[in-house]
Amino acid sequence: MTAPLPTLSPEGERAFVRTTCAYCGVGCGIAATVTGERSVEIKGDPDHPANRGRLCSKGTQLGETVGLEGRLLHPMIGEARVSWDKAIDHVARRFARTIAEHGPDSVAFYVSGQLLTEDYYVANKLMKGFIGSANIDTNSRLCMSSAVAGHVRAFGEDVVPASYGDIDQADLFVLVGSNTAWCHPIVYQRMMAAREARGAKLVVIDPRRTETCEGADVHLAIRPGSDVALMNGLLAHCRREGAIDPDFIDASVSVPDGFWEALEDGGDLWSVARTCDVPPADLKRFYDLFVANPRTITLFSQGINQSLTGTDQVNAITNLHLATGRIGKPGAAPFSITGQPNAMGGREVGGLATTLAAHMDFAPENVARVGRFWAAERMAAKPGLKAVDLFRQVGNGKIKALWIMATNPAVSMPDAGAVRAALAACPFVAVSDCIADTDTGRFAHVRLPALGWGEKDGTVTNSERRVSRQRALFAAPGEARPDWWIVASVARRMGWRSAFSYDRPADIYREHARLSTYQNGGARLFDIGHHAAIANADYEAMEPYRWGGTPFAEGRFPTPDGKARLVPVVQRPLAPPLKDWPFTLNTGRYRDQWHTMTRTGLSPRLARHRQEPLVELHPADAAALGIAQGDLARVATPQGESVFRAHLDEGQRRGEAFVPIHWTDRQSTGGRAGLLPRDLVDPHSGQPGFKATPARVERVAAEWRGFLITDTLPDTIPSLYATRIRVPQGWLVELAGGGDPAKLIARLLPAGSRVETSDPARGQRRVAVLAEGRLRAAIYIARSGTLPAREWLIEQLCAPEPASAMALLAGRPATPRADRGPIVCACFDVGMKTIAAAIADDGLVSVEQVGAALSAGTNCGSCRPAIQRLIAGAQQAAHG
Ligand SMILES: Nc1nc2c(c(=O)[nH]1)N[C@H]1C(S)=C(S)[C@@H](COP(=O)(O)OP(=O)(O)OC[C@H]3O[C@@H](n4cnc5c(=O)[nH]c(N)nc54)[C@H](O)[C@@H]3O)O[C@H]1N2
Ligand SMILES: Nc1nc2c(c(=O)[nH]1)N[C@H]1C(S)=C(S)[C@@H](COP(=O)(O)OP(=O)(O)OC[C@H]3O[C@@H](n4cnc5c(=O)[nH]c(N)nc54)[C@H](O)[C@@H]3O)O[C@H]1N2
Ligand code: SF4
Ligand SMILES: [Mo]
Repeated sequence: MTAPLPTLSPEGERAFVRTTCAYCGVGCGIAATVTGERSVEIKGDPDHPANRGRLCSKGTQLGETVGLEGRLLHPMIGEARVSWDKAIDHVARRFARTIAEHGPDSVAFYVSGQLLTEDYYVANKLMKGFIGSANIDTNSRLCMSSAVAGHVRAFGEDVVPASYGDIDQADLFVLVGSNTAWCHPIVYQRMMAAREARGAKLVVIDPRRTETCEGADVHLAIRPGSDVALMNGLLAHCRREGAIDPDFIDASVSVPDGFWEALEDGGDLWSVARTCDVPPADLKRFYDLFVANPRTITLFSQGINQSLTGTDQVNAITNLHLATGRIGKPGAAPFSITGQPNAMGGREVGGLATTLAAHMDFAPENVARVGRFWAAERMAAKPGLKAVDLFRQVGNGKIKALWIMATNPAVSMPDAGAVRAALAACPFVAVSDCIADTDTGRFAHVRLPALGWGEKDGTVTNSERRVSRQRALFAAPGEARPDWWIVASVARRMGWRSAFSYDRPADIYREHARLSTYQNGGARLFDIGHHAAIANADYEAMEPYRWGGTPFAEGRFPTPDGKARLVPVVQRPLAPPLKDWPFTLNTGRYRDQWHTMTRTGLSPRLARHRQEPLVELHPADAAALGIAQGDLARVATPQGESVFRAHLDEGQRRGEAFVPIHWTDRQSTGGRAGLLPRDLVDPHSGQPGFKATPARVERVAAEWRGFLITDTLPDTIPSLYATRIRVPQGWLVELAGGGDPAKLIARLLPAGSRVETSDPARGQRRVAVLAEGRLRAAIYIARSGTLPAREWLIEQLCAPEPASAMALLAGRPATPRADRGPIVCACFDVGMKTIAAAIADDGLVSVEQVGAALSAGTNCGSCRPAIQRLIAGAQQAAHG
C-alpha cells in the first residue's frame, strides 16, 4: 500500500530517485539524491524531456521544504487524535447518513490539481459512480476551466494541441495573460533560447509590465478585459492581409453564417487601439509580426482564463489559429499552459463536475459506458455543481457533508469570507491535507493526514500531455497515507468493497488506462490503452511519455463532422470605473511562492525574493491618494478588505492595483487577497473573474512600524498589519499598528534574558531576548525615524555566539557592511543593490556579464529577467 522506497546505498545514506517537481504544470523532471531521513539533494533530470536538466528557483529549493514542520501526522476528529479506523468509519458514516437522509446531491467533494492522477481517479469514481452525484469539483475550476470550455467549443474535445517541442520550432510567441517568467520559468527559458538561437519574436499582452516583458519585442499593456477586441481585430487584419488559410478552413473548419461580417465591425486598427488603450504603432507591430510568422504559438494562462468572459477569450485565440491554419503543425498552436502539477491529469480522469471520466461528458451513451465499465451502483447522470455554486450550496445548507482534498478554499475561492461562513455552517467538513493548520483545516470536523510531495507515488500529466512519475523519496511520516488509500478506504467502508480494492497506485493506473481505451474506437484522443495491463515493475520504471501525438495533424477534429469550429465572440463593453470603487484589482503570483505557501513558505531562500505582500500602484495614482513607497495601504472591495505594503511601479496601469495571492491567516493579518475578489463567474465555464474586481485603495496611517525576528512564532499577532516569512532558524514578522505597543511586545517575545533600549522622543523601542548564549528574538518598533536593515539581524538567529548587546540593539554590526538590498538571485544570494552597483561601477551591459561577475542568474535562471530589468533601468537612467 505504501510507496516503494528508494534503496539506500551500502553506506545506507544516499539513494538516487527520478521524480517530478511538486509545483507547476511545466512538469520538470527531478534527479533527487536522498541523503538522510528527511534530506535530499535536488537537481534537474537531464533525461526528462520537459526540462532537460533545468529547474527554476522553486524546483531548485525543494530540498528546503521536505522537513516535517507543521505537518499533520495523525487523523484528527476535532482536536482529538484518533486511529485511522475510527477516522474512516466516521467519514463513511457521516457521508452515508447524509446521503440516506437527503440524497446523493446533499454531499460533495472539492478536490485539486495537486492530487496525483490515481488519487483523482478514485475520488471521481466514488462520487460519480457510487455515491451517484457529480458534485465533485476541483480548484482547476478556478484555473483552466475556461480553457476546457473553449477547447470543447472549438475542437469538440478538451485537447491542448501543443507540445514543448513546438517551442523549439516556433518563430513567434504571443503570451497572453501569462507571467511566464515567474509562473512557468522553464517554458520561458525555452522560449528565450529559441529567441537567441533563431531570433524568434516575443509579444506579451498583459496590463502589467511584468518581468516576462523584459525579453519581449512588443509589450501591449492592454486595458484589462479587452483581449477579445485585440484578437478579433487581429483576425480581421489577417483577413485583410491575406493571412487566412482558405484551404485549411475548407477542409477542417466550419464557419458559422455571418462570422466574417460580424468580425469586420469595429475591427480596424484605430478602433482596436482605442478599445485596448494601446499605442496604434505597437498594435500594428504585433499584427504585422503575426501575419509574417505562420509558426506562431499563442500561449495563454490566467489573464485569459480568470475572466467573466474567459471562454470567449479562449475562443478568440482558437479562432485565430484555426482561421490561419496554425494548428496541428510544427511550431504552431494555441497553448493553454496548465498551472498545477496535475491539472492535466485531472482533465484525463474527468475531475470537473461537468466532465465524466477519460474525456467523456454526460451524454447518455457516455454515462452508460462509464457505468458499465465501473459496474457502477449508482451512476451520476448529469453534471454536478461548479466550485462557486458548490460553495454557495454549502452556504445555503443544501450540501451538508463536504470533503476537501489538497486545496485551501478558505483562501483561494473568490469571496473567501463567504466561503468561510459556508464552511463554518456546514454540518460536516472533512479535510485531507499534509499540513495541520491551514485556513481551511480550521473549519474541519475531521482532518486526514495525506502524504505530500517526496512521499507520494503515482503519476502526473503536464501542460504538454506528458505523463511522468512522482516517486517517493522518504518513508511515510507519522500515520500519513496516500490520498487514494484514504478515499478507497472510505469507499470500502461505505460498502463498495470490490470496486475500491486497490493495493497500490499501479492498480488504479491500469484501470484508468483501460477506461481510456474502453469502447473508444478512436472517438476520443485521450487513449492510453497501451498501459492497460502494465506490470507493476514497468509502472515503477515508467519513463515520461506523451499521449495524443500531434493532435489535429491530419486536420481532423473530434466533432461529429470532423471539423473544428470558429466561434463568434464579441468584445463585452468595458464599463467605466465605479464611483465608489474606482480601481480595478488584479491578483496573481510571485516568482518564488506557491499559492498559500504551505510548502514554499518553509524555504528561507524562497522567502527572500518578496518578503511582504505588496500592493502595486502607478506612482500617479499613489500620489493622488497620498501614498508613498513603503506606506501601508488598505485595499477594499465590496467583499472584504486587507492591508498591504504599497509599492509604486510605472509598469502598473493607472487605475489598477495588483496584489499577490499567497498570504493567509496563518501568515498574516495583512495581505489577505483571498477576501477581495467577487464570486462572479464566466457563464460557460464557471471560472471566477479573479483578475478584475472593482476596488478602493486608501492610505493607512499606522502609529508605529516595526519588525520582529524570532525563533518561535507566536500563535496570533493582534496588530493592524503583521506578515511573516521564514528565515533560517526562525521567522521575520513585519509589523505596524496603533496605540501603545508595549503589550504586544510582551506578548510576542519568548522567554529569556532581555536587553532593551528606548528613545521616547521617536517612540522607539528595541528589545533583544537571549537564552543559552543565543539570540532567540529581537523586536524593533518606531513611531518615527528609520528601522535597522533586517539582513544582519536575521543572521544573528543562527550565530553560534550572539553579537554584543549594543550591536543587537543598534541593529547592525560593529563594523558596518554593505546593504545587499532585496535578494534577486535566490541560488547565490545576490541582492539588488549588489547587482546595481556592479552594473554601474563595472559598466556591465548583459545578463551574461552580470553572471560572470557575480554568479547571479547562472544556476536556475529564474532571476535573469530581473537582472535584465536592472540593466535596462541603468541604461535608461544613463541616457536620460
Ligand atoms: N511562482 C509561481 N508559479 C506558479 C504558481 C504559483 O503560485 N507561483 N501557480 C501555478 C498555477 S496553479 C497557475 S494557474 C499558473 C498561473 O500563471 P499565470 O497565469 O502566468 O499567473 P498570474 O500571476 O495568475 O496571472 C498572469 C497575468 O495575467 C495578467 N492579466 C490580468 N488581467 C488581464 C487581462 O485582462 N488580459 C490579459 N491579457 N492579461 C491579464 C496579470 O497581470 C498577470 O501578470 O502559475 C503556476 N505557476
Ligand atoms: N484571487 C485569486 N485567487 C486565486 C487565483 C488567483 O489568481 N487570484 N488562482 C486560482 C488558481 S489558478 C488556483 S490553482 C488556486 C490554488 O489554490 P489552492 O489549491 O487553495 O492553494 P494551495 O496552497 O496550492 O493548496 C493546496 C493545499 O493542499 C495541500 N497539499 C499539497 N499536496 C497535497 C497532497 O498530495 N494531498 C493532500 N491531501 N493535500 C496536499 C497543501 O498543504 C495545501 O494546503 O487558487 C485560485 N485562487
Ligand atoms: S518550472 Fe519550476 S516550478 Fe515548474 S515544474 Fe519546473 S522546476 Fe518545478
Ligand atoms: Mo491554477
